[in-house]
Amino acid sequence: MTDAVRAALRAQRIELPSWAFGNSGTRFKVFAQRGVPRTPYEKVEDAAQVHRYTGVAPTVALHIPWDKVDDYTDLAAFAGECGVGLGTINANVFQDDDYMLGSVTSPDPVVRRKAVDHLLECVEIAAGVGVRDVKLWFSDGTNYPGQDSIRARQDRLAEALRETYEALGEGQRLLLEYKLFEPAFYTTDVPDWGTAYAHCLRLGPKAQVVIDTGHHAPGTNIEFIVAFLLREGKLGAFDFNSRFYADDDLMVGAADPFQLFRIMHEIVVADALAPEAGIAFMLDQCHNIEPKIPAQIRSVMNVQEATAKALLVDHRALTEAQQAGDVLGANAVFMDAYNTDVRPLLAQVRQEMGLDPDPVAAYARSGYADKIVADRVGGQQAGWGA
Ligand code: LRH
Ligand code: MN
Ligand code: MN
Repeated sequence: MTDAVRAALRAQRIELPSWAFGNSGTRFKVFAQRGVPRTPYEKVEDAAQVHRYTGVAPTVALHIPWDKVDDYTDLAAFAGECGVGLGTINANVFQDDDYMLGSVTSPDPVVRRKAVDHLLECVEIAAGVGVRDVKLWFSDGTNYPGQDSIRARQDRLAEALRETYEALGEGQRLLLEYKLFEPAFYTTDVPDWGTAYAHCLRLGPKAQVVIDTGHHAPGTNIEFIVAFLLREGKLGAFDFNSRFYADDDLMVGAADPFQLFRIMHEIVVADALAPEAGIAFMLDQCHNIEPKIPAQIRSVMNVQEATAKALLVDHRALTEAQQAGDVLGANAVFMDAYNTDVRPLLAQVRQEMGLDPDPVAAYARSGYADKIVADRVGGQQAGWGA
């Protein structure tokens, strides 16, 4: 059994967000860190470090226009030289003055056109570098009752999604992400998985839902959503992170490692862990007060630990207990796996992959952190909006 578990762990893939390597903060303060990337190329270099020490994070998601470059083929080639590849293209229709009343759901047709054109540009960028997924998240919504028609906004959303969907090439996917609230506080146009699911269902098989683990009300049973969407063939991807209050974008597995285990258990029972199953496991995080590269390494390790525990669940014993109505027995089987210390197993997996068993220590010893501080002098550091 552990042979299969170790093979599954070696084959696991986790995508990194380019924006995790830039400066970030809250609306109160951004604490700039020394050595932070100034260009998408430098973000890719940093992401490659995470892959170098973990071996399971070979792609970097881009956010457009934060990562706008003249030539994406050149960036992809550079990524290849660094040992990684480009991943999901994330659209950004939330940081332009024109979007004050919404982007694709704005009451102004000129603004809607501008927003859809950006989504089409993202599809084109992805196609140009052979990337499968384009991820859409809309900050659209309203702040006050009566501000706009809830129904009309759904119509505008459906129209924009349809046009984007039609532009997808062979093998491409549209990933629709929902979020409960923020920055809109009264209505959000895609607030929950049900809304995202309904739109994706109408669009067709290339449209799938993204679950950002930070985008729910407190107490939401996320693993139920995972199980449901998997069953319907409509789960496309995760944006992993932890939230203590509301979309804090902190390190995945930091707030509630048990929840992450429960989510990964649903993935394992649906046989959806392997990359061929088509679920993109991405991080969507920012590191405001901690060093960014080690924080990404730690996050990848947290996902690996939750996955290893999920792979260790004794499914035969669990099913037997479930079918016998043995409530305590079933729960005990589940908790046995969760309570297993999988760190030695993962250390072994890394050694089998020719890696250092302790990625955080190996990165610390490498001297890369000092090197980027010395090298990256001058220029404008990347950050949200840069
Ligand atoms: C929105 C979100 C979405 C964005 C990212 C930067 O809260 O989760 O995925 O693209 O943050
Ligand atoms: Mn997200
Ligand atoms: Mn978010």
